[in-house]
Amino acid sequence: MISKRIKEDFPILKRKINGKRFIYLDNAATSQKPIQVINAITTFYKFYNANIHRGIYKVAEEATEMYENSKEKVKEFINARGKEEIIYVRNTTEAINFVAISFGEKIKKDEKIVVSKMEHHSNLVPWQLLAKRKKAKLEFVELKDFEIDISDFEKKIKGAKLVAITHVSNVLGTINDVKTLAKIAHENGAYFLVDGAQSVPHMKVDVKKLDCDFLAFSGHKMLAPFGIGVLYGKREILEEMQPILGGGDMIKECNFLGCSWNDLPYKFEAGTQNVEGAIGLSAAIDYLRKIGMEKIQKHEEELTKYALKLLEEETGVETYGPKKRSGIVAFNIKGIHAHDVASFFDKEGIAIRAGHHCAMPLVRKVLKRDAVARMSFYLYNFKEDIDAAVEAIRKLKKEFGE
Ligand code: 7TS
Repeated sequence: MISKRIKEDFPILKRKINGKRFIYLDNAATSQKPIQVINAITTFYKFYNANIHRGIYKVAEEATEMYENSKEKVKEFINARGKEEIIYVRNTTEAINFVAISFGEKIKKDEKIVVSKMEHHSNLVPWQLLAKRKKAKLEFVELKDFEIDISDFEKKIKGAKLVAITHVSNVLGTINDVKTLAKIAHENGAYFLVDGAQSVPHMKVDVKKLDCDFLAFSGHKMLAPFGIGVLYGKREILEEMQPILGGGDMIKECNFLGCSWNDLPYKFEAGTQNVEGAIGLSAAIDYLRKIGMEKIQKHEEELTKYALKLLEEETGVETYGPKKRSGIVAFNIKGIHAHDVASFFDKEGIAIRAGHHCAMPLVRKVLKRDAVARMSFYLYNFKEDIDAAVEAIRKLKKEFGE
């Protein structure tokens, strides 16, 4: 297990909410930030602030080096072949939209795009837009016991051009075997995109091992600031894609009537970049690596097992998701709306989320629920947080007269 001492690194966890210790269990929405990340950002602004890739003075060179080092760290973190495969964007949503718009140019009328029935809207709406634009078809892989139904995937993959599937579901916590899915997709001539928003922050993700064509993830869910995210793409695929934003830094030569594109990844990074975000992300990766992704995953696995065991013992509580899963536990209490559950938790100083979790088709059509409450864990959560959550459930049930 991870030492409780790490809580000291997260200033927000020292807060009191309604007179109670603040317990943060909404990590699937965004993570808290350690002092090391906060300090890296303030140090940058205090001593290194300059625009990158253009100044020939010392501070600008240092800022450029910090930005480039950050890319190198991301490259190592996900085991990409080179920095040119790492494109900075704002978040997972932007990364997927970029693929849908730029790579989407390859998709022709009546061609097939395949997603699953457990996707976040970020990995659904961009494909709906693309299908509409190109008059292509969008198909959905069925779920079986909260997991991707592989035999249905094998059917739906026939004739598909592109598959986009989440690595970890933000509602069910299901860890999809994206390595096998990518292999099947490739055998059938389809490209494969992994939505890594809920996996990259919580486990070792190796793009070479997965052999995915694209991987999208957000910095803010992995201890880094808002506004920095990553699109990984295989070099040979990115080379063939066209930029969707034109402007400074993305050209090699520019004439009045046309331009040649800069090398990867700069071809896709038009305009002044989120340097602060890149530096924060770099510090976040340092922090995560120091603890170790395997250790983080194991820690969350144990917390999840513990939470599921306690919830199983609670009458009137139902949970949604497979037994083996990531640190996400969606639940409902019989007769109490999920929003009332979340409001009551707040009174107890516990932050959870309730609703459709931007996966409305999954929650409404598959789980057939109006809303679900959700606890999601990270490296700074411990069993005492889950004990407090279960205690809140008991109190709430009593209030509702159970
Ligand atoms: N994909 C998955 C699987 C997600 O869980 C989320 C965000 C996104 C994509 C989008 O990430 P963004 O950084 O671009 O917004 N999920 C959640 C959530 O579960 N609660 O709030 C945001």
